Amino acid sequence: MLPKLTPAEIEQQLSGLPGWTAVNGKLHREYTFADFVNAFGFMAQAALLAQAMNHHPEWFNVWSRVVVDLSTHDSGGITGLDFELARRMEAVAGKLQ
Ligand code: H2B
Repeated sequence: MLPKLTPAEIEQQLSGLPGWTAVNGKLHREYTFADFVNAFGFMAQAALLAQAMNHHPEWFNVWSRVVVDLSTHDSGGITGLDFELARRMEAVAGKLQ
């Protein structure tokens, strides 16, 4: 099982991920896209990344907005895998925004 990151490690890694925060033990980000097609396009691409990593987001969508929370359920907190998925989501979102 992957180790939970410490609060200090989380803060340090968050400094390289603008827009992301740690909320209730999860990495949190809210994206706003141009419209629903772009929001869902992001989710479709991110879903394939998540499946390839076997690491899945909690997320919520209304029209152009996607709210993402990442944690590692097996470890009971935030791990390096959550940061890796967050970075990959940023790359996908950057192409759609
Ligand atoms: N996703 C996330 N976010 N955390 C996990 O601990 C996790 C997962 N575990 N996706 C995986 C699936 C596990 O439950 C399965 C059995 O591989």
